[in-house]
Amino acid sequence: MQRDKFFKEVENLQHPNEKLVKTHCSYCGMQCGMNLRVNTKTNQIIGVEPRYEWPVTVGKMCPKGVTAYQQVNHDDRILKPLIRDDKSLKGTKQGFREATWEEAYDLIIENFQKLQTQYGKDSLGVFSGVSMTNEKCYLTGKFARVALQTRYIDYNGRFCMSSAAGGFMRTFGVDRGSTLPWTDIHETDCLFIAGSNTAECHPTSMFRIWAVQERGGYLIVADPRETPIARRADLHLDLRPGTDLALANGIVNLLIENGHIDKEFINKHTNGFEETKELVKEFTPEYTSMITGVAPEKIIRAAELYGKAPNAVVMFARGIEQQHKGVDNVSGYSNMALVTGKIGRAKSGVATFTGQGNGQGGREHGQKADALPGYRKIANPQHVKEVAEVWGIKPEEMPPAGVSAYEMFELMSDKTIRGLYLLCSNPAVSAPNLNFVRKAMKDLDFMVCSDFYLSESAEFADVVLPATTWAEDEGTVTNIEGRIIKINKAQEPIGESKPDWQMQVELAERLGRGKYFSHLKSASDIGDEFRLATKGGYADYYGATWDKIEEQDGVFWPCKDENDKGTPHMFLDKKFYHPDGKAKICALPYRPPAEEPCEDFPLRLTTGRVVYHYLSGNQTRRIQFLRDMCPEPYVEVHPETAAKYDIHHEEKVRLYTRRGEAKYKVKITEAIRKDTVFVPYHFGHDDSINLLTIAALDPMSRMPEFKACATQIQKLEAKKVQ
Ligand SMILES: Nc1nc2c(c(=O)[nH]1)N[C@H]1C(S)=C(S)[C@@H](COP(=O)(O)OP(=O)(O)OC[C@H]3O[C@@H](n4cnc5c(=O)[nH]c(N)nc54)[C@H](O)[C@@H]3O)O[C@H]1N2
Ligand SMILES: Nc1nc2c(c(=O)[nH]1)N[C@H]1C(S)=C(S)[C@@H](COP(=O)(O)OP(=O)(O)OC[C@H]3O[C@@H](n4cnc5c(=O)[nH]c(N)nc54)[C@H](O)[C@@H]3O)O[C@H]1N2
Ligand code: SF4
Ligand SMILES: [Mo]
Repeated sequence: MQRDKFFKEVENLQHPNEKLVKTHCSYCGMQCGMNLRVNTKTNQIIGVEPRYEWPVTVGKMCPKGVTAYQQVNHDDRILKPLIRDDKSLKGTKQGFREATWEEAYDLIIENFQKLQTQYGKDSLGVFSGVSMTNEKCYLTGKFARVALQTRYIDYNGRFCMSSAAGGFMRTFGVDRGSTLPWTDIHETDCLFIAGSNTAECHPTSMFRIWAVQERGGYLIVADPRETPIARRADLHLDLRPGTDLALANGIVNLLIENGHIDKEFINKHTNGFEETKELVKEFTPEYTSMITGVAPEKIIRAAELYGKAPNAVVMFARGIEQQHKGVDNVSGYSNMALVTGKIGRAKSGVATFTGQGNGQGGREHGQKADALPGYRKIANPQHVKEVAEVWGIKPEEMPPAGVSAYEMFELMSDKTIRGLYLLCSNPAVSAPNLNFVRKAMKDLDFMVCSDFYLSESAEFADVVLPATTWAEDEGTVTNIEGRIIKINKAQEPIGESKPDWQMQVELAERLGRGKYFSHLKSASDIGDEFRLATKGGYADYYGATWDKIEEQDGVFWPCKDENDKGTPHMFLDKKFYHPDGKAKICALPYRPPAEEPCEDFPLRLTTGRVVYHYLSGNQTRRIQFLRDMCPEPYVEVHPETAAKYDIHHEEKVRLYTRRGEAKYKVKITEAIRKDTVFVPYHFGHDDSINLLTIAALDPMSRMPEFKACATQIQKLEAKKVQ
C-alpha cells in the first residue's frame, strides 16, 4: 500500500544516532502501538512516535501516550531503596533515607519473619496491580503463595475489571473481555455503549466508532453525563447513576415483545430464556423510565435500533461495572446479545473496555485472591494439583483462597494482616472510603511499597523499593481484545531500580525459598514457566511464544500449542464454556444503589476520569503537559442545581457524604443530570474524591460502588456564617 510505503520510507530517514524500539503504551488497555526513540550514544529514551503498522490503533495515540516516555528519566524517579527512620512521620513524604538494597532486604526479611513467626504465615498480605506484564503478575501470585506462603493476595483489578469478569463467567462460562477483535468494530451496524467515556478513556477506539456512523450504522450511549461520545451518538440514554439493570431489562423486554429475537439460537445455545422473559415483562418502557429517568421513547428507539441491526456489538465499561450490582449489570446487558443471537460471529458480540494496560492478563494468572494461573481456581483440587506440579510444591502446601482488595484493608484494620507488600498500585488514592483505608495502612506493623515514584501510598511504607518503568524491562501484556502482545526494553533501568520480578526472586532466596525461584534469571525465563503454568487452563497461553507474538502481531488466547494461531473470535462454533456448552441468559431482579439520595444527601455522586490523567494520577500528575491541561479536580454541576445552591462557576464548594468531605472548584455544565454531580478521581491527599465514596461491595465480584452514592454540596461562605 502507498501509505505503508510512505511510512517505511520515513522510518528509514531516522536520525543516525537514534534507534527505534517497537513497543506499546504504558497506560490503558488499548495498548497503542508506539516506537520509543532511543539515543544510541547515551542509550536513553528521548521521544516517541506512533506505530502505523500496528493493526489495532494504526498510528493513533492520546495525550497520555505521546508523553508516556517522559516518565522514564523523570527527576522524581526513586533511584535507591528508601528506609523510613522516623515512624512518627508515616503518611507523609518525610522521614525516609536512602539505603542499599542489602539493607532494605535485611529489614524486610527481619520484619516479615518476625510477623510470621509471631502471628502465622497469613499475617502478611500482598496487594498488587496490573500495569505489570503477565510475567510479573504471574510471579507475584507465585511469590505470595510459595515464597511468603500467605493466602492473602489480591490486586487493583478488584476495583476495575472484577465485575466484568464475574458477569462474563456467569453468562458465557469464560472471561475474555471482548468476544471479537477490535478490527471488527467499525464494520458492525449498531454499537450499544453503556457506562464508557470512550473518547476520554479509550480515545484510540474512536475512529472505529465514528466509522460505524459514517457507514450508516447507529451509536447508542447510556451515560448519566453527556460525554463527548454521547454528544455525537444517535441516541443518548441519560440514565440516573446505578439504574442500568432496569434499563437492560427494559430493552430485553422490548426485544422479546417486538420479535427481535433468534429463537433457534436461544433454543440450541442458551439456558434461562423463559425465566428471563417472565422477569423482564414488568420492565415496560414506562416502568423502566420511572426507575432510570430515561424517556420511554428513547428506550423504545434503543431496542428498535439494536434489534433491527444485522450485526451489533454491546459494549460497556466501569460506569455499569463499578456498582454493587456490577456483575448483574454485565449479565443484564449481555442478555441483549444472547436473546438476539448477535454473538459468536464476526462483527457482533459483547466487549468490555478493559481498563489497565494488562487488565485482562493480570486477572487471569493468580493475583486474584481465589485464582491460579490459566484462570484456574484454588477451590478446585485438580487445578491446585496442576499448578503445584509446575511450582514444585505439594498440593497441600497451596494456601487457600484469601479475600478481595477492600476486604484486605478490613483485615489490616482488625490486625489479621499486620504486614503488607504493596506493588504497582496506589490505594491511598484509588480505594473507596479512604479515611478508613489510609488509617488501616498507617496502623500496619510493617509495610513495603514498590513503585518508581513516591506515591501517596508509599508515604505509609517503612521501606520503598525502586521499581522500573515499563520501558526498562520486557514481557507480554494482554490488551483490550484478549490479544497477547510484546513490550520491549528500550533502556537499562536507571539508578539502582530493578524490575519487580527480580526483587521477588531475591527476596524469595533470602526467605529460604530460593529453590522455587532461583532458576528465573530473566523475564523470558519467567515467560516460559508462566506459559507452562497456564497450559490446559482455559486462559491457555501455552502456544503464545514471544516469537509467535512477533510474527503474528499478537496472539489471541486461548492458544494451546505451537500449531495454534490463537482465537480472535470467541464462540464461532457456538460453544460456550459452561459444561453443557450453553450460555446463560440471566433473570436479574432490579435493585437500587446501596445508598439512595435522602433529605440530608439529596444528590447522587458519580466519579471517573479525564483524558489527561491516569488512575491515581501518580504517573500523569508529574508530566508537565498533562498537569497544565488538568491541574486540579473539580465537581461538575448542572446550571439549575448550581442556581439552587447559589454556587457559581469556579467557586470552591464543600462536597460531603456520610464518610468524608473535600473541597472542589465548581464546573458548571449542562452535560450532567440535575440530580447528579461528577468528580474525577485522579488526585491525592485532601483532593481525593474517594474520601467520600462508599465501600458497598458487589456480592459476587466484591467490586466497590464507585459510581453511585448520596452526597450534598455546601457553599463555603455559608459554612463560615454558621
Ligand atoms: N484518560 C484515562 N483513560 C483511562 C484511564 C484513566 O484513568 N484516564 N483508566 C483506564 C482504566 S484502568 C479504566 S478502568 C478505564 C475506565 O473507562 P471508563 O469506564 O470509560 O471511565 P469512567 O470515567 O470511570 O466511567 C465511564 C462513564 O461511566 C459513567 N457513569 C457513571 N455512573 C454510571 C451509571 O450508573 N451507569 C452508566 N451507564 N454510566 C455511568 C460516567 O459518567 C462516565 O462517563 O479507562 C482506562 N483509560
Ligand atoms: N472513585 C473512583 N475510584 C476508583 C475508580 C473510579 O472510577 N472512581 N476506578 C478504579 C479503577 S478502574 C482502577 S484500575 C484503580 C486503579 O488504582 P491504582 O491501582 O491506584 O492505579 P495506579 O495509579 O495505576 O497505581 C499504580 C501505581 O504503581 C506504579 N507503577 C506502575 N507500573 C508499575 C510497575 O511495573 N511496578 C511497580 N512496582 N509500580 C508500578 C505507579 O507509579 C502507581 O503509583 O482505581 C480505582 N478507583
Ligand atoms: S489510548 Fe491508552 S494506550 Fe493509547 S496512547 Fe492513550 S493511554 Fe496509551
Ligand atoms: Mo481500571
